[in-house]
Amino acid sequence: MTSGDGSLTEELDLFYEEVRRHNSSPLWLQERQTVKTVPFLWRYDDFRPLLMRATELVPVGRQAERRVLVFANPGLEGKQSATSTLLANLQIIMPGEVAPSHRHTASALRLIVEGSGAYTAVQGEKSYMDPGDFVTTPNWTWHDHGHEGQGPMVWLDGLDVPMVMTFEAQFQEQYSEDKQPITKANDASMRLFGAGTLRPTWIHHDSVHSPLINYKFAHVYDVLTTLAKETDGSPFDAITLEYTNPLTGGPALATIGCFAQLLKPGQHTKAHRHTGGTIYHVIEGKGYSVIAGKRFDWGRKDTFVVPSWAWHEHVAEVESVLFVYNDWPVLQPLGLFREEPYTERDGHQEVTETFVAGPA
Ligand code: GTQ
Ligand code: FE2
Repeated sequence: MTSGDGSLTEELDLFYEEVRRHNSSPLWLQERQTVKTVPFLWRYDDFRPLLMRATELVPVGRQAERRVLVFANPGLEGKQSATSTLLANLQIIMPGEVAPSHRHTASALRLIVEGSGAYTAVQGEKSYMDPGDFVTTPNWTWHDHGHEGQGPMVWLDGLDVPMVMTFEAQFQEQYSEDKQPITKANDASMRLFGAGTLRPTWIHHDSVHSPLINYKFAHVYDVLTTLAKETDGSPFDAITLEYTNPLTGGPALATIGCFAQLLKPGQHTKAHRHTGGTIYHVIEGKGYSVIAGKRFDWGRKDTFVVPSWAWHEHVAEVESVLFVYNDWPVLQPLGLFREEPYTERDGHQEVTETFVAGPA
């Protein structure tokens, strides 16, 4: 090597400069990616007053089609999303309001947090929503929301927007009127497909998504608690049920894996990690999760993120039901799913830090 006279470094610098001018960069100089989802938690007690203030400041209509606060993961600078592939947003709608009809290539789910009397309309079908209900809005379906009851109505929106943006496949359209025409009986899909094991043979559903709009929480909770009498489920995930497409047994939404998880009082799962950034929403209960060695205390209606490949385990202080969603349906067929149990310390991480929730 010609070290010492500096001519090699000079030549290298010139070379790098020339590569840059060619809109290229040498791979061997690239640093490890620093933008990465971090474990995080948003408390509902912090967000409810913000949502209520938003109802006074921002009317819902064609100006602001949805009154939504987006959970922005602090690890994902400028990305304004909960994980690198998924959004978790809180939406509030007040009595008499209509969130006008539109459709987009992003798929959405709703998990009802508070209130009743609001409906969502999806492709000509209306469904009234109650706390804990899981509602699907598959991509490119017309959807609008209206509130015909009393009091505020809040739900968590999960969307695959960052994923769709990565593919630059974002399209959005407004319907010509605020409300789309209702062409089906309310909850028609529930009667047609809700039985799950019995398929109506005269209906042809050519979509990669579930034909079911609303998976009622009362039913989900009944199945969870019935199973809880017989089993603790998985040592890592306790009793977890996947919301499926009744026609295929696959995920309810083609891009988002959605689950309901029951933790019994005192249940402490073993830690594991897997790819797929995951969002947890506490439907009911109280407890904490240890995520990458950090303790996150949670209660009803809180939302938290377990990043891809982060060790995590859950502890329920009382019976707890978690709604869980992630990007597994996209990861898995691409061979990108991997999973590992935590084998030390009897499967439990050492807690080295406690997360402090609330505003910065
Ligand atoms: O309710 O249609 O949180 O289109 C973000 C985008 C909700 C919705 C969101 C949306 C919606
Ligand atoms: Fe939408």
